Amino acid sequence: MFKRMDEILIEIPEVNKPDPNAAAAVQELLGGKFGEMSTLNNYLYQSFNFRSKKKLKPFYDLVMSITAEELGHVELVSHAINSCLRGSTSYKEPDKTPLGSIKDMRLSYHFLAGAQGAMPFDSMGNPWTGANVFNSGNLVEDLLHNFFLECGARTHKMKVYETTDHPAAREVVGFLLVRGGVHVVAYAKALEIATGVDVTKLIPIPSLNNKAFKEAAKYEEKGVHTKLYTWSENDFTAIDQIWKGTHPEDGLPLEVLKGTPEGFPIPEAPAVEEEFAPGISAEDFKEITKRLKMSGNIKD
Ligand code: MN3
Repeated sequence: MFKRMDEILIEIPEVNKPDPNAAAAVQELLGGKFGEMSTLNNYLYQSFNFRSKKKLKPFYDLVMSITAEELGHVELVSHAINSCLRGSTSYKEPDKTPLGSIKDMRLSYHFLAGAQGAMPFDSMGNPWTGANVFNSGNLVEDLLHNFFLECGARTHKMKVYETTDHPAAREVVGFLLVRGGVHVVAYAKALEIATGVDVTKLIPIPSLNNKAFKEAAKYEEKGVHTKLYTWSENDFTAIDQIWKGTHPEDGLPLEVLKGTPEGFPIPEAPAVEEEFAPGISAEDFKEITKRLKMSGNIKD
């Protein structure tokens, strides 16, 4: 089961820089074939269907714990998209075409299907599909797939980073490059333990180091690339049988931390009246408050 907190993994800079086309590019990292929804669901279903988990506990714990982190990545990249979309339009009366500017945007779903929020689609508006999940049930094959998936995800992040300099997108993509890099190393080490082959010699794929990306380098300076979390108070501690030794790129010691990292407040999303969202007027709000008070949920 899962526990949820009203927090996200990093602080997203609050900038007033609407860039709907940047939001469209970042969608690839959410609902694309190599996006966070794919990493999440691959590990989610591999964890549900894992066989001989008692015998293979370190591998099971690895897939279980990384699944939880991926859910946090889905959340984080969604907020990056929302941040790029924020302020794309402004309120005018319907006859004054308040959404007129979105006609030429790459993704109209953000505006026509939703109210300027992230959607489980790729950068071209194709919905994410369960066909992106690979789960053969063969441990080595699944780990090999996960290693490939994380390398592919890394390439996509590098390209999206090169596509936009929007501060919110850069911040999130830089952080996810580092955390995705951790998962690349984790699956490489798991494969080494399962097969005896030193897969870490292939790293990094592509060969460019994360430190070449300013917004990723600052997280590596803090050692974010050396830490793997259990994402649980008491479970999944056997990941320390895989996440040990040193980082293959810079030789820093690897560390397993129990629980979750420190979280940050989720940004507030203002009303977008021209999109009828949330569609609650000042009058409505007063009425709602009155009803809540009457039912005893709010006290003066
Ligand atoms: Mn991820």
